[in-house]
Amino acid sequence: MSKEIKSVEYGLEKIFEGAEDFLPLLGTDYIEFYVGNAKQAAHYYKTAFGFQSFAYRGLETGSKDTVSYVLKQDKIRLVLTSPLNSKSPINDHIVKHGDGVKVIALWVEDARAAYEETTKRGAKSFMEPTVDKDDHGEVVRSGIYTYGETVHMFVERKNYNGKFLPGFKEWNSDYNPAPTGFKFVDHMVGNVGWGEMNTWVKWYEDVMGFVNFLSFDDKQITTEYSALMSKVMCNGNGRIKFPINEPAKGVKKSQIEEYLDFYEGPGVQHIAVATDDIIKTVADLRSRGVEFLPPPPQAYYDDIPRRLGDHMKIMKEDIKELQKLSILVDADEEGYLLQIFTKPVQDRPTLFFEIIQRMGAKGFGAGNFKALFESIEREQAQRGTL
Ligand code: TYF
Ligand code: FE
Repeated sequence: MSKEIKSVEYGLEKIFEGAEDFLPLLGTDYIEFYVGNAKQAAHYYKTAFGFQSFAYRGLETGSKDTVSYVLKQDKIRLVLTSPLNSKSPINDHIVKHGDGVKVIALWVEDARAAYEETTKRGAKSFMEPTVDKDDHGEVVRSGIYTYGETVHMFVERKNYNGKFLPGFKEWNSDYNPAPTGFKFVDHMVGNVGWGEMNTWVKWYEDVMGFVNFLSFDDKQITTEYSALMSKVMCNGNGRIKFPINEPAKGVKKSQIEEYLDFYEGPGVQHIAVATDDIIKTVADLRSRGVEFLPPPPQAYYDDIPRRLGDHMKIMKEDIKELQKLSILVDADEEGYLLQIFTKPVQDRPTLFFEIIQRMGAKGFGAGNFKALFESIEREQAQRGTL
């Protein structure tokens, strides 16, 4: 009874036809994780994923309560933060959620205006506009809550030429594993509770001025597989894409429900990073010990020429090569894409990474959902959570 998943609605016109963008976003500024042991997490992201040492704040720089390691790979900056004593509220976050994404920081021209425009449209405040200064100038930041305890920070750095943020020192390490080809954040996905997807779709529309760019309903993601619904929200210039998932009732326990149980609420489910050579990136990641979801069956690879149709003519990659690394392929009207998903990167089955290479395609791999969700279900079965 497997149903072909293909129809997707493109809403791009809406993005460009629009009135003025009240929240111009220049890009993703950084992603901050709250973790139990930032020192070890930093080592993992350097060794396994090829991030580079970039900046540091901790006891040595006069930060008594928290420590943060900043890592960089091309345009992506990760901040790994841990509490240094029991007083820090970061402890409560870690006790409840485990390691996870706390902040999705967005780069803006004007952090005061971003705060004003979003809070007047109903955003709940996390941090009022705050100015931090050092010898390199000043950074203005403000923050609002999105789903769960997750936060969007607005970062204005036009009057700053330091490395990262005031309070951080440059971090030069003798241990510098090579990068793995990560370029930028393609999208970041949030999981929200039953019946809450449309609330958050409306929140991104009303509060952030985003548009609903693509939708996948539970008929496309059929009840045979982990049932879920997903809507992709996108900002005015198309640089920021935030799909929102909610669990749907299916025969089996939805992977989204499993996430919500273990994260104890809504939060960031996956971070998709773009590469322009996924074969090289994935081979490298595998050799460094990164674990990916189990491979789809032989029939998946046998079916690629039929699924890709005309796109086969432009496809540069060898299907055998893709199969060796368990990379998935999908196509839409505009081109094809290659993608693969890691296993969760902590013991709770919560956050994972996606590696994606877009060859013209603007979708999210809907044609791979069946194979992907079956791989996830095999993992869920081993965890006894299906
Ligand atoms: O971001 C996406 O929509 C794709 C597919 O639990 C996907 O990466 C959707 C839901 C999910 C895992 C991946
Ligand atoms: Fe994704």
